[in-house]
Amino acid sequence: MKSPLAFLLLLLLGSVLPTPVEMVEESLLYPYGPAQSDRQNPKADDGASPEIPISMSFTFYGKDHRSLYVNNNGVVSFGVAVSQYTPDPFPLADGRPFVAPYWGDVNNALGGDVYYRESQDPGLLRRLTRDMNQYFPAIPFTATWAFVATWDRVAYYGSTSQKVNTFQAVLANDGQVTFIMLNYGMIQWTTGTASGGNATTGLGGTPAQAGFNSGDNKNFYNIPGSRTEAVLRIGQTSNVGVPGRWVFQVNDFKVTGVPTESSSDCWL
Ligand SMILES: *[C@@H]1O[C@H](CO)[C@@H](O)[C@H](O)[C@H]1NC(C)=O
Ligand SMILES: [Ca+2]
Repeated sequence: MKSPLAFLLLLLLGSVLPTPVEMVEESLLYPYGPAQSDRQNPKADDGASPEIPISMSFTFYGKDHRSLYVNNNGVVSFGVAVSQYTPDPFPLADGRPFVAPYWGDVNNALGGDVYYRESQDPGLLRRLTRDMNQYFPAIPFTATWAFVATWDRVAYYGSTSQKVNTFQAVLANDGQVTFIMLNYGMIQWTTGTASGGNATTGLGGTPAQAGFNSGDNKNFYNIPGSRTEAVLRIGQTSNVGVPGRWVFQVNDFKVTGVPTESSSDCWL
């Protein structure tokens, strides 16, 4: 040991390593990555997947969609790819339908991966069915189709730090009822430098936005804390009693269990 200070530092580092928390976070996210044969987005700032055809039409507030895009900046979109990196609050003036687990200036060329897959894997569908039946016992639902998009340890634009975010959007369908589930792992930054953020902290400026925008100007939701520094703690919030998880029925507007932005009952 070169110095007692170094030893103390090691002790401190050891005590803040997020091992047990990380295990909890990993089980919150549905399985993803190469082990699931996920496809992977190009490593490009503001990049996106190609248009992805889906085998089952996804109803999003009365509109049926047959394809979607997974965008590096934290958005699943219908109809059009998204390169916009500074988020606007929902509803969007131009009516683009978005599912936005964490809309902000990801740069996966600096770190991290963006994965996606369509799935009808029986194990995955069973887990989705069980979760939805638990959260929404009054809504009959047996998943027959799912789409899983995951942003795994992604860095922010202009980063000079090691900070990364992990989050996921799961789309679920049984041919009639559709849900979106947003899952949050480790969230360490809110803002890229082109959105006014600080290069070393990844904070400040215009922070990330989470929620969804149906495109009809009427049905949308901003998860409380969006576009404020509080979005950094989104992993501790929920509308279904599971910290780090938000779930919405989206085939039709349902307000059940969704707190308003001014209420505080989602902060656990
Ligand atoms: C960024 O944050 C660091 C740490 O808080 C601070 O020292 C630095 O002055 C900030 N940079 C700018 C440009 O505000
Ligand atoms: Ca970006």
